Amino acid sequence: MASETTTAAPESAARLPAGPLGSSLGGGHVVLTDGLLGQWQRRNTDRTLPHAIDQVRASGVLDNFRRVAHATGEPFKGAYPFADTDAYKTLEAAAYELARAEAATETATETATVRAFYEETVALVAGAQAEDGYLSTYHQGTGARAAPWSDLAGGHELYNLGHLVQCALAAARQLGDGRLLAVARRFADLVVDRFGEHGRAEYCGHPQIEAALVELYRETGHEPYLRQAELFVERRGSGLFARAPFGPSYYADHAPLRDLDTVTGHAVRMVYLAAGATDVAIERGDTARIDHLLRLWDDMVHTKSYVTGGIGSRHSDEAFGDRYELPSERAYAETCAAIGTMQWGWRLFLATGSAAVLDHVERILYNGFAAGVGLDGTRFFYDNPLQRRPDHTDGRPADPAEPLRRPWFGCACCPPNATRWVSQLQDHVALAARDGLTIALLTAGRVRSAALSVDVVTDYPWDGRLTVRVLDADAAPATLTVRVPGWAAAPRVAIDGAPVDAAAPDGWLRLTRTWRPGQEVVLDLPMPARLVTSHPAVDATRGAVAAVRGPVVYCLEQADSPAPVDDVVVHAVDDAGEAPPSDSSDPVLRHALTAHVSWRPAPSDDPYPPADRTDPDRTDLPASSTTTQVALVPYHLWANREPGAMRVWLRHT
Ligand code: FUB
Ligand code: ZN
Repeated sequence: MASETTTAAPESAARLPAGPLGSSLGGGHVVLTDGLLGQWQRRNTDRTLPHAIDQVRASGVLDNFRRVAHATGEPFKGAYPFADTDAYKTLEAAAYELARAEAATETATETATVRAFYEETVALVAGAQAEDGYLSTYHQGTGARAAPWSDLAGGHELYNLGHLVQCALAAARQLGDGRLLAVARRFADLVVDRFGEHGRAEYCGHPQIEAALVELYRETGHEPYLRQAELFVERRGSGLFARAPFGPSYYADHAPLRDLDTVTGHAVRMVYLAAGATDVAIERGDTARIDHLLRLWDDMVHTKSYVTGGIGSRHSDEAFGDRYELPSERAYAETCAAIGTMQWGWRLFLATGSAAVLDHVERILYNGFAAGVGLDGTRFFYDNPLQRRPDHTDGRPADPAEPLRRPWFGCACCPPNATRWVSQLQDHVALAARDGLTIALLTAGRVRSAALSVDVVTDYPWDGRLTVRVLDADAAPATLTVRVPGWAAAPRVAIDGAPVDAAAPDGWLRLTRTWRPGQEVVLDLPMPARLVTSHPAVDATRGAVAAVRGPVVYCLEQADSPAPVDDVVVHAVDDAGEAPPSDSSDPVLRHALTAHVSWRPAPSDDPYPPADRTDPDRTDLPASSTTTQVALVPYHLWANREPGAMRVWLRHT
């Protein structure tokens, strides 16, 4: 068993990935303040992480490590070989949160709980590691459910290692604690021995290890980790899982990644693989691969993504559908898939400097991802549909009062993934460039880099004004680069009150000056509410409209509608901005939009009336003859009041 004293992380060779706009600004250089992302992070600290710790304990995940570490003779708890990753993801979030608490010298009781979990789990993980470095509690010890390496398609051992590596890197980088990194490296070394250049030409049924190994290489400078990641990416598609359950495309194994022209199969597997492949291509300087990955990304964004940024439209196999197969009420759009897409997008952005890629990451962040976590931070959606029908029951006994989000899941991949993602949002906000600073995500925070340090003050995404105050600057000219989202039609910029050219042809506003502390840049992004339609090939939403404001997608919940949401016809949304809240104490309504609607029930009970009977006068059902106003609420806040019907896509005039 490992000692409980913190072992200092070994000398780090860390090279953070860099691209045309700079390199990732990690480790304390960005602190989120009082904007929406900062609020999410506080909720994560106060609610989600303590809740995840309780659930990880209650679900037996720690018992599984204990069972192996102390040979307790108990059976493995849970159904899935990847249960260990619930602990690893939660540890990763804990490392970030403990570092934040240390920086803020907080002494909250939550911090003590997190610290206790962290210490206990680190010791259990280290204690459960086999002599040769292997570690996957489902496959270890008396009563193991399966033998090590007996089922690469479903065994998830390399997926487990990937998450172990990621939490180990968080512990080393955030806390200077190298204990987990020592464990992760021993397992990674075993994997390099077994699957390396001269080893078995095999790979894991669930990609994830690839990105983790590249990051381990970045931290340690040990080239075999990068080569192993590259081998795993390149071998995929060689038919290893041709006869595995669900078929090869489930494992992204139906063809080599480089030959794909569209994303298919299990959505999370595909985007995790693409994220790892992007990392490998960045390290190898392989621009052809990056170009191909960007084409795959664009195809996914244009043909296989919901307006919320969610991906995966089939419940069956948790898979992508065909192009434009995007049903609203059956959208799977797994929360993990949203996180995986953002991870891929962030890497593609680093590699290419594409502002459009970040626009889409932001769409996912504020919609498809955010809906996965309830307002109180302790309930979650696994799948994120864009419509709930009034009689929908989820196939479980209908308790009309039961909140729709669940406190945890038997297959618990999503909630701990959400807590770790929110804990590290600040690592996705800004880049340090040699000659300046790049603001990638528009959010309130303090950003420090060598060339330029600033405070960003904004209520984005609710408001389009962003004030950047210079705190500190080099004596030499430096460039402040700020992303201007593609939807912002006519941005305005002023420096110390004087208007300057706001041109951002490639989505980046670049301001080069010799900056002085106290200078202030104000960027105004007009943010009118607007109605959008969908590509005509998306049959499910033909003729319907959705309301969008800035990066936020809205929906109509039954609680706010005078008629069944399915009957509501939306004519317009007030483009002036948010509606005065009908109840400002209700956080769901605080950022509501006003829509002008009427309602019209179905013209007939006949499910298939004759086509020429286009406008039958049906007088026996109530219809509105005049328009009225209703509140549309941010989609990500739906299902936080009484359960009811909901629609993102609404009938139009
Ligand atoms: O296989 C591990 C995780 O379980 C996947 O990423 C999720 O989609 C769920 O199937
Ligand atoms: Zn998940």
